[in-house]
Amino acid sequence: MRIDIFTLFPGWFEWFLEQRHVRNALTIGHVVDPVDLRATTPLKAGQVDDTPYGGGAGMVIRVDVVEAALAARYGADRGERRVIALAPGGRRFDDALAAELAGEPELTLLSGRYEGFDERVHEQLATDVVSIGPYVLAGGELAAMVVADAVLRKLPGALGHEESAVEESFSEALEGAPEYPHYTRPYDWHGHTVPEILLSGDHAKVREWRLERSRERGRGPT
Ligand code: 6GU
Repeated sequence: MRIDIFTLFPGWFEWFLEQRHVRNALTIGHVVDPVDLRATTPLKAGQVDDTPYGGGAGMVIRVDVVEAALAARYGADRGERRVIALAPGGRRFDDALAAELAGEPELTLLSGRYEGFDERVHEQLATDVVSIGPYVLAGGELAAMVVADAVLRKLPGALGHEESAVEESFSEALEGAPEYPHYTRPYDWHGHTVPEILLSGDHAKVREWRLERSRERGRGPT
């Protein structure tokens, strides 16, 4: 998997790229590449944004700037490539979308700043517009990291334990429900003990108990 992340702040991703699970993914051949939107701007003095038509506060990232950045990297024809603009008004990111994106050979993430992208970036340059939740962030960088993180950990070999990603919160194995509760030592912590069934050694019963707890927690937020 190759993930290119177009941003005005490539430095934000340095910390992300240093984290162990991301480094592991890079070690086995995946690529996460922050691309500076400003580096390829066709405008003078590194300009990337402009005042909004119709007036109002804030600045809007220009569609020709994003077009030039994509063309510099991919040429004029992006083919089947999935280009995902991160914006608060987009489709809500969830586990199913993470799994779907993990099946793509390459991904492009567009992180906006200021008041976001010119609408024509969403309509003409992106294949998807994705939001990570009903709140407004200062920019799409954190959202891009959330998407990259959730997608990378779906890839085979990216986690220490292969099963961890199969039976986890919101996954199909758990019928889309949140994960069951986990316990480890100490058995008795200030009188709060661990459910006896988990110590029983009866794997079928443990499975059943976990599935029940997972169902009890209900379906995740949609
Ligand atoms: Cl993708 N971008 C911004 N700026 N805010 C958000 C978001 C994205 N998703 C939720 N809030």
